[in-house]
Amino acid sequence: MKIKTFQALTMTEALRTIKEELGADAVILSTKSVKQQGKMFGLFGRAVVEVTAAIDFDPRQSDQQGHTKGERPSGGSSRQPQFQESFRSSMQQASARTDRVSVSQETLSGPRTPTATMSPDPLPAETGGRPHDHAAPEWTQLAQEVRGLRDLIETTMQPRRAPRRVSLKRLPPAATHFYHDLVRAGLEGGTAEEVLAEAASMLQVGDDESDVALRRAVHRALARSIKVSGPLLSGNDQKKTVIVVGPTGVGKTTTIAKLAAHYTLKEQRSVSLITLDTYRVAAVEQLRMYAKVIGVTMDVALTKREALDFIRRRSKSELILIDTAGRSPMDEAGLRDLRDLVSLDHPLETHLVLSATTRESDLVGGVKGYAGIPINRLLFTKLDETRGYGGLFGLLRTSGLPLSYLSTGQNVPEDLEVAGGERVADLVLGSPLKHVRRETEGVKREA
Ligand SMILES: Nc1nc2c(ncn2[C@@H]2O[C@H](COP(=O)(O)OP(=O)(O)OP(=O)(O)O)[C@@H](O)[C@H]2O)c(=O)[nH]1
Ligand SMILES: [Mg+2]
Repeated sequence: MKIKTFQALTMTEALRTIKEELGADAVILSTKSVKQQGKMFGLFGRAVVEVTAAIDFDPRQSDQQGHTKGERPSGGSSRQPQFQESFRSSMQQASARTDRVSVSQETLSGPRTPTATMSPDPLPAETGGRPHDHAAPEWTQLAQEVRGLRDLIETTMQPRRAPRRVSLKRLPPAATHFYHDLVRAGLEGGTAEEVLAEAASMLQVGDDESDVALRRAVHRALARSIKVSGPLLSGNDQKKTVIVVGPTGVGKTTTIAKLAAHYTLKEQRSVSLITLDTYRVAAVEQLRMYAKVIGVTMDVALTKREALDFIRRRSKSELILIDTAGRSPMDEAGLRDLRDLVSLDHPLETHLVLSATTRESDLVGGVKGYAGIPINRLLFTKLDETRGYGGLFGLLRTSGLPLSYLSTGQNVPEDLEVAGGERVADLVLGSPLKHVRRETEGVKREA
């Protein structure tokens, strides 16, 4: 065995030197960035990469491989077989640990605290000493090195014990197919790994590792990793003013109609509608038609001041729902207008409505685009138009915003449900949408 620390300006350069000196089988034990001593009292030292590498060489081949060129005594074929066996088993143990935590050049490139130092020439010259003679100097030295290597690997592993991303190798083998299921559902690889690691952490030693038990754990991890807000109104005396914003055509007005119908017809709450969407005549008429059918008031506000006047005028209503014109998250001017319009001097709960059919990167862009508007909830529509819910899940997880409702079709008011973590987990794991329990079920469709 040989352990050596190399310094180079770049990782590529360091790896090239390691390969030249120790051969392609060398294992990287640690990497870190250090300041090289400058010539002037250590000043102006350059940042260099310091890599500690080890090689488990076979002395019978070392001369041909030249791995330890100039650093081993010649004629080094004297290692006792027992040494090698002992050494190999130590290495195997070490590499088994290494496997479990998925150590590689890549994964070791994060910050760590290596303790490696270059060992002195590890192989004694041929002595003829007996392998099990613990007094033999070569045995003592090698045994120390093996112990040292073990300690080194353990120390090196420590930062991996609290990784950001956990290797699938830590999961029960039966769980790895869930990784593929999650990725197929549209989760990014890293998110899928994190969810599976969370699922694995919920399993106790000795737990049943059947597919059913693992699926339950994955389901729980998925459900737990998103926030949900519950229905708009919970307590009987609760009052709220809710404004919906979002990109064009995602279903804002339809969702408002569903909510208005549900709270009016099923929950017998007093509801008022206000629209700030005077962008298209048809938009006003659309909401007016719903208001008429449901039997609620509907006001059209052209300005912020008018909106505030209407909110005050309808202050007896338990629920005031405000519709807005759709704005593309990339339409900066439109978003500025919207931001100004919705900055009302009145407590508002703002729901950003997004379509589940949108890919994750655009969803993230959508949330970023709306960043100037204080968003309190996410509401997803068009779940019936897709089978991939990974984007939706990924956004909920990364944004940390609570999910309010899921819209599952065009029918007013039936196709709307209060969002639940379990439901989202079902969807991600591929349960068919038809099993959706609709909050508004039982409300007679009037439109
Ligand atoms: N399949 C499906 N269609 C929906 C859903 N929600 C709304 N829609 C349909 O999407 C279309 C647009 O709905 P709107 O409610 O007008 O959308 P909007 O966001 O108000 O649109 P703008 O005001 O123009 O920005 C309509 O045809 C709706 O019926 C849903 O959950 N699933
Ligand atoms: Mg609309």
